[in-house]
Amino acid sequence: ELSKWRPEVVELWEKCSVPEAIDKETFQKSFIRHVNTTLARSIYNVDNFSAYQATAHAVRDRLIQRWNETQQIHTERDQKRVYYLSLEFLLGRSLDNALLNLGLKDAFGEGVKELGFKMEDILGQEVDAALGNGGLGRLAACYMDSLATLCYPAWGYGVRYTYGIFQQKIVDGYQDEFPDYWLNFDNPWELPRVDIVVDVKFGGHVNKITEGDTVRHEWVGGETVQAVAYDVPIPGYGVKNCINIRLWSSKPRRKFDLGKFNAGEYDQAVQEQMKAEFLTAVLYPNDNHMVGKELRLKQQYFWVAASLYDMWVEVRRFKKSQRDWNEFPDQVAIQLNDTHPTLAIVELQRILVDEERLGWDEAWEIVTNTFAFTNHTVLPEAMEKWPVPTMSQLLPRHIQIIFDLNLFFLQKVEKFAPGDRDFLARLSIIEESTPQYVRMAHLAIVGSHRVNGVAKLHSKLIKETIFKDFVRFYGPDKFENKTNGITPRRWLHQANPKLSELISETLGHKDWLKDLSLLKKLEESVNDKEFRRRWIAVKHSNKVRLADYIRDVMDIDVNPNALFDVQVKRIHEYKRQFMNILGVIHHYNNIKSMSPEKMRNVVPRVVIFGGKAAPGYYIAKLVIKLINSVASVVNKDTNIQDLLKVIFIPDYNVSVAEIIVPASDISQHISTAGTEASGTSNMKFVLNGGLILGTVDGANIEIHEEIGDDNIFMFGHLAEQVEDLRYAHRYRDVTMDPHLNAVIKDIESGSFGEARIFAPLINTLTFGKDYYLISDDFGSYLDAQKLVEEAYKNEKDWAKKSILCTANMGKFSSDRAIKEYAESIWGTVPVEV
Ligand code: TH1
Repeated sequence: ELSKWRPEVVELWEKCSVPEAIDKETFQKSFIRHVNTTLARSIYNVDNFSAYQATAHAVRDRLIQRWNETQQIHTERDQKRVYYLSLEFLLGRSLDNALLNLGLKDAFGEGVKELGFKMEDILGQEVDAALGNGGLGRLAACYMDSLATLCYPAWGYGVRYTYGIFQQKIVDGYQDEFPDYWLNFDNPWELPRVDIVVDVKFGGHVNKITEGDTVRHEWVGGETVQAVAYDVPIPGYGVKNCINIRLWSSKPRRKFDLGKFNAGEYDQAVQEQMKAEFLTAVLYPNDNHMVGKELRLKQQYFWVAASLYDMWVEVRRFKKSQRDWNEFPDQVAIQLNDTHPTLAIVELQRILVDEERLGWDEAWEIVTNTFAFTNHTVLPEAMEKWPVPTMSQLLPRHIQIIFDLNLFFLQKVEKFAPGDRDFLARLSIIEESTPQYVRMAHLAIVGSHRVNGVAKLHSKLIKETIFKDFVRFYGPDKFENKTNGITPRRWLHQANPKLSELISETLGHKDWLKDLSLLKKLEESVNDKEFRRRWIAVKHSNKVRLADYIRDVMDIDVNPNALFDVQVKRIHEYKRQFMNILGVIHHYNNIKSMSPEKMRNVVPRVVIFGGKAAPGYYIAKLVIKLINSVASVVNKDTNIQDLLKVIFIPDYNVSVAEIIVPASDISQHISTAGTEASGTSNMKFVLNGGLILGTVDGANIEIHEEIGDDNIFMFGHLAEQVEDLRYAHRYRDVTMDPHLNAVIKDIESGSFGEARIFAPLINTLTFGKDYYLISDDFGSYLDAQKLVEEAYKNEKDWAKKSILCTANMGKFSSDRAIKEYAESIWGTVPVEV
């Protein structure tokens, strides 16, 4: 497009464009310019926070340039693009990550030092971008890092929540929630695109228009909300590519109602504005749990409609020739991150049929070839379904389309299994209850050409349980596995710089950061005593760093020489933090009963918990209270000589995880078999040389396969036993594990504060029929903990295990996962800048 300018203009542009900071001096100039102009400050009032802002802006300038170049090349090459639709992107902090991915950390670090600051302090000023609940949102963030690093022409689409996941404080042992107003100070990591505005409509009605023998539908009336784009640049590691996450923010179409304003009704004049802005105000704080709020459905449609419109413009604008619609799936792949964006399927069908006037079948062929769907959970309470009446109100045309799609779909099913009414009812997109519901997972399957689970076991289970009937109908080839992965850039290089350096030095290169399978060569150093010594020293310094953090935020001293035993993740019954703390009580009582000689054989342990409970999840909140009650008894009991400490770290988030993960000796991933689809923190811990105590569930199984029996502690019943065990609890008298019984009696006797507080929690094991099978796994859990303790006593062997863990984690890079998606689902190829 340069040709529209006269050559002398082009020349002038080139002459005047200033190269962005890439070395110490240019950075320092940029830093000072931003302090002076962007922040309107000077040497006399620049604090750590301003220094952070100035550094961030210097880096951002660089990112914008790369962002532009990447978009330009991707437009020119016109290769197939991937759009990753995710209602959550849990990015955490950006500065350190950008510095490392751009290779600027050392130069800029020197630069700020000379200007009177410490890079560490500057990095600590940034607030997390916490637009997600947990694993699902963080997975989206890791995938964006890999998409950028591997140079795929990809975009993410999400929602720019004004409030991210709430901040957690612990008051009297209970969780309290506080709003996460992360945009309080300006956010240098987003580029507001005030010119990119999409109208999104809700409500209204549908006109049926007959023209000769064709019928078309027109969606009219209703209210309009505007979606404004904010772009978040995502730099790849060691490449120039920088991709984009476009986040939508809602705003009213009119600023305010002038009529009402002039009539003196000032408050009512801004009503519409306030309602519209409400739409993207807050992230729903539930992980693995659907809460059927109308506002959530509105968020979903708002985001999906804006994103599709935007892709549309993108795809068509750069077309030299107007291509045929049939080529759309050759240009665009859309990945649905869980069922949250499923309405995109319906919206695309609507655009093609109602607006582009394509025939129904032709349109549907395009739609199904465009979409692919990732399922992340089998928990029944997490399955999204929306009442038909609500959807009819908000999206009258979409509900018609859904019923039509279902009709045509069920006609095919009927042909496949004539007369099998139950089969039909089970497959139907509509649940025939009162009121009726739209089953979003069914819609997502029917509207996609591929469906995938997120770890081997999970992908097998969805084929055998929740989607069994679909496998029978479609055949097994539509269903695939894509085992999750994590980015080694953030989760090793950035979070654990000392280990990263030791690895690079040992291997003699940094290529492992782009090809994680190269870690395998570390195995050759496992018998090198000096290497082991350094490996242990790195772990120890990471434990000191965590101990310092715990002292800072909680004012508790923990011994960095103790075994650090960690469980950090969302608090959920299926994840069984309850079992962990019951085990802690057992261990505590055990120590208390020991003679001083026996005590000497006990490995000192710090049991660390962290995680948020959904604000409305009463039982999960009680688990937090129990952990803190146990902690306050144990931590002040001088009789046990510091052999045990219990810590609940408040406000667990991405940047806290970056401190915790490198410091763990053992971490717990102890979900009831078959309930944790994958888990991704398990990968982070093992990559950092932490061992796992885990159940035969999710990605634990594949980690076990990779690192071998000797380097992991697995226990508990298997997924295929769960049904029978639950049946037994429901219909027979099951005698409780005696150790568990003793622990419960201890809680009930008031050892950890008023017993009645914990009654509802204990009832989940008794009246609740122990749905998550804590009593069935408790014995083997305690046995496994004993093995952990014994193994930890042998420092040399433990170090070997730790090294072998890291060495064998190649498979779990998100690069591997993204390549698998690109090759077998999207059909996209890299385009390097
Ligand atoms: C999680 C799964 O629980 C976890 O096992 C998996 O590793 C992760 O996704 C990434 O695949 C899920 N998070 C959510 C969040 C919501 C709804 C469903 C799931 S499943 C809001």
